[in-house]
Amino acid sequence: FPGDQLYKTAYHFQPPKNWMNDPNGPMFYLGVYHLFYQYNPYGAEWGNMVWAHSISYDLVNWIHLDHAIYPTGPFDINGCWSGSTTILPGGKPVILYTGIDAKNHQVQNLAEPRNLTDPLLRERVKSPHNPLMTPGDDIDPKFYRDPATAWQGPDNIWHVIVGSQIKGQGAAILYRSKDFVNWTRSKHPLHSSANTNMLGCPDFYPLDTKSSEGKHVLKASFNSHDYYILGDYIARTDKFSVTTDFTSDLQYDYGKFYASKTFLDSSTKRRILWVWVKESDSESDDNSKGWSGLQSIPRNVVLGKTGRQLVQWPIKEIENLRTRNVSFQNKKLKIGSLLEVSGITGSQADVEVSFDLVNLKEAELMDPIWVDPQLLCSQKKASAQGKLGPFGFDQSRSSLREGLDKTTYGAFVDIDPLQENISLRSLIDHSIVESFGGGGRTCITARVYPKFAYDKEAHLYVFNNGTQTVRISRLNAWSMRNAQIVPVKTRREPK
Ligand code: DQQ
Repeated sequence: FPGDQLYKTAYHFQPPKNWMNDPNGPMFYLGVYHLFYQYNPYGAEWGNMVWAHSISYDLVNWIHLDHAIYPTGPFDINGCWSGSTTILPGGKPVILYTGIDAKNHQVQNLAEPRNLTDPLLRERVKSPHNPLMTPGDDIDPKFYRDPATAWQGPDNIWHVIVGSQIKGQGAAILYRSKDFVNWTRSKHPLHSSANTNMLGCPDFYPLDTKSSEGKHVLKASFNSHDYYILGDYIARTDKFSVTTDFTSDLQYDYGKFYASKTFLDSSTKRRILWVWVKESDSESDDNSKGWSGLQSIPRNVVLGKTGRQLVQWPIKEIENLRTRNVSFQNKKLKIGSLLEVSGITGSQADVEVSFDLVNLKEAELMDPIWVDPQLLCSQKKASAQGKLGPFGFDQSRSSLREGLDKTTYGAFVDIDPLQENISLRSLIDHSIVESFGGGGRTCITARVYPKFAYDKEAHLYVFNNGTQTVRISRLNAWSMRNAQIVPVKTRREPK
């Protein structure tokens, strides 16, 4: 195990130590980006949940502040779990979050900023009415959590969904309120799903950033992945109509990626996605590292051209960290060739590459029995010879260390090879590789813990294991500078 801190990242968001999981309540307020996250102040394992708090002016460099929400009353004494921010008319950002109460039941609480003129929102007050929502008789109090960002209907009524499971089916329970304090549960959930169990960390948002109607995304976290469905939301009837339920075909990311949350960046009108990327080493590795969990680089989310799927791309601000560059065009990669991209830092890089398929006629035809791309990739792996390809990143070959989750991920990319090249962008940062295929149509995030190829020993190659020549139409790679992530402590950690 090569030292303790070799797997720490240089430009991804990480607290200085300990366990981190879900991003909570991200927002933009008075020129400042806020990120809260699930955090254990006492160790590198999940437990003792509080909302830690960091701020940024550019979504790249961060300042850690004191914890924002921690247990204080019977309504959250056993933990402050995930939730979301809603910006009320007039600009007040309020937080709904799940508290674990004295009976270990999940309940929903409200917290508001104490001082609206403080752009850093350093202090909050919890509502004297907490808990505002409690599970009904038909809801198991262990499956009732993660309130989403609320929205206002045409009649000014507030709406919010809470993740749950009712009679074994996933449910996005819908609540309504006139004043954001008194909430009434609607008879029908906004969506129920026979395909899921507890529908965790729901997120529900319009794709038109100027309207709260029309095409919407409903995202839910279950089975260790984040799935979404696209549908139409009609505010007047409060109906979200979809043509399919959650399926494995529509996932934000087909790798390590869970409990994501979006927010609308009101300064640029972008929908920005944050996500927890967990470790794939063991709990004892986490204890010896003293930390566990990363946040992805924030991604901009839009509806793709076909209207059938979302497209994600790292926020452009991250490009400010690009430094030394290597680029070339039109380079043939003969069968079996291996080309080192030298001159940049392999362990801290941003790489964009696209390939021309010179001999498309020779490509293997899709066999209709290949319905599960992850299974296909696990069977074939990167060392298998395809006719063209394989393309991508193979986690199973990324480390010689034992005890890691080395699942080989795989997903289809919806491109027209007659019109487009095959393209891949990868953000590499010591122990994480975030990859964006087809301009962000298919994303796969992986964790890597190289035993020898770390830091300066990490090298970057393009290779062709296929049985046909391919041409690199363009490769552009940069070393990435470190982001500045600094702690500012103004108050002592809660006991
Ligand atoms: N993490 C939180 C829950 C949420 C889960 C607790 C998802 O609120 O459902 O840390 O990772």
